[in-house]
Amino acid sequence: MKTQVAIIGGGPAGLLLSQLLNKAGIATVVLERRSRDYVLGRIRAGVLEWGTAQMLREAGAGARMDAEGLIHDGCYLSSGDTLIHMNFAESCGRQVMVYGQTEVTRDLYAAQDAIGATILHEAEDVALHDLGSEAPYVTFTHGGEPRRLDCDYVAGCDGFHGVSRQTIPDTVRREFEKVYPFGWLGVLSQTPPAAEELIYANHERGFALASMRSPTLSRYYIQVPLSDRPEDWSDEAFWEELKRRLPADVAQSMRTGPSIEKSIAPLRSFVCEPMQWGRLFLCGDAAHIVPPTGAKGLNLAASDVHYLSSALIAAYGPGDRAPLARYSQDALARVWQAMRFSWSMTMLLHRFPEQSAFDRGVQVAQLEELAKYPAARKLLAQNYTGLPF
Ligand code: FAS
Ligand code: PHB
Repeated sequence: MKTQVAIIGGGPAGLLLSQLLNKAGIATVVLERRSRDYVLGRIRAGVLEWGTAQMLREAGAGARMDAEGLIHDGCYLSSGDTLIHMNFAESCGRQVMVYGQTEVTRDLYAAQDAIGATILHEAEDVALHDLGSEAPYVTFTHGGEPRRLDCDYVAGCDGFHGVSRQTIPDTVRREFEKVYPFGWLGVLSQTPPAAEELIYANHERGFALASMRSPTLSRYYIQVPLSDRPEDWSDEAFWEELKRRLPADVAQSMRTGPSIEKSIAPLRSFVCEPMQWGRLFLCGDAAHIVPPTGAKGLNLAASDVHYLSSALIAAYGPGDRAPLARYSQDALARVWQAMRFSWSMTMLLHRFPEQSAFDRGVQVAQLEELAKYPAARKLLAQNYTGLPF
């Protein structure tokens, strides 16, 4: 097999990159380890920056998002029973789109099918070769048969546990990491959302988040110890703890119901530098991980795809290879901004096991600063809705 760009991974990063490149006349092949149903079974992100929503529209995968997604002008932070409204539209003139990653992935698969893009599912044993040459290639197993894919470039969109990042030599790769001493227990329920916008709750018992997927489908999270397992939490225990952490009037009026999904995700901040090596370019979780407190994971994947797709189009079109040469530098500048924001939201809103009275005092002071000063709310709004590319 031969193509122009081999894309490892058929999650949001790989599919969006494939869609944008094919629409620009650049041939791709996506190699995805799992089945399509498995990929579509994942429940993950829920908030799209406006720039991400725009990219999906440009990719021809935004129609259902515009029909079914929820446009939000803001969100709430809460401290005990106090609600602090972050009005994005007022602070920085921007909004966000609430639309689940599962649906984004479904729409991208449909758009890829519509243009006849090549996606090989259940591609196993993917290995990257000759990345330092002008003729790299990928080997893999498909349907039990050994296969080879010759290409010009390789996009590593295979997530945190993929093979691409590890292909960059240890002597070249620099990794930056911070692991948080807790996880998020997430529940999906067929119930109306607790409020009209998201509520990020700081409480002495721990963090909670009231989110949503639609007017009838809600997504909730509570901070739990890393030692907890989903089966340790009955639905009743989950609802009781969530209500303790949300403002009393919200807790009293919210509807509960059976969980249709329950899972625990660990929290970490992670960056790999550089994000390119020879003809390999990393995108999304393959290169970085953020704690979901800033709703940046999926949006950073789209950010990388913005830079890489533009650079590849410049290289194949007018023959301008400069953007490709500085891809890692350009993408990382925005990655670190989102990394800082996600870290700061995590430090502000969670109860740390070793938290001192001083640490707690700083959290309370920062929440008061957000309640009092429009400039503080503007900075949060600019980061949350997405900094310029
Ligand atoms: P993905 O991990 O989505 O996709 C990578 C793909 O590569 C996968 O389909 C995988 O099967 C495939 N792959 C891996 N190894 C391979 C190999 N060797 N060969 C071929 N294919 C291979 N972000 C938020 O903003 N909010 C959230 O609430 C949130 N919750 C999350 C919960 C969990 C449990 C996880 C893991 C992540 C969460 N995220 C959240 C972050 C998440 O949304 C990611 O940022 C997003 O999926 C990134 O997309 P990709 O970079 O495409 O990586
Ligand atoms: C979600 O709805 O899953 C969600 C929303 C915002 C976040 C994290 C997760 O910051």
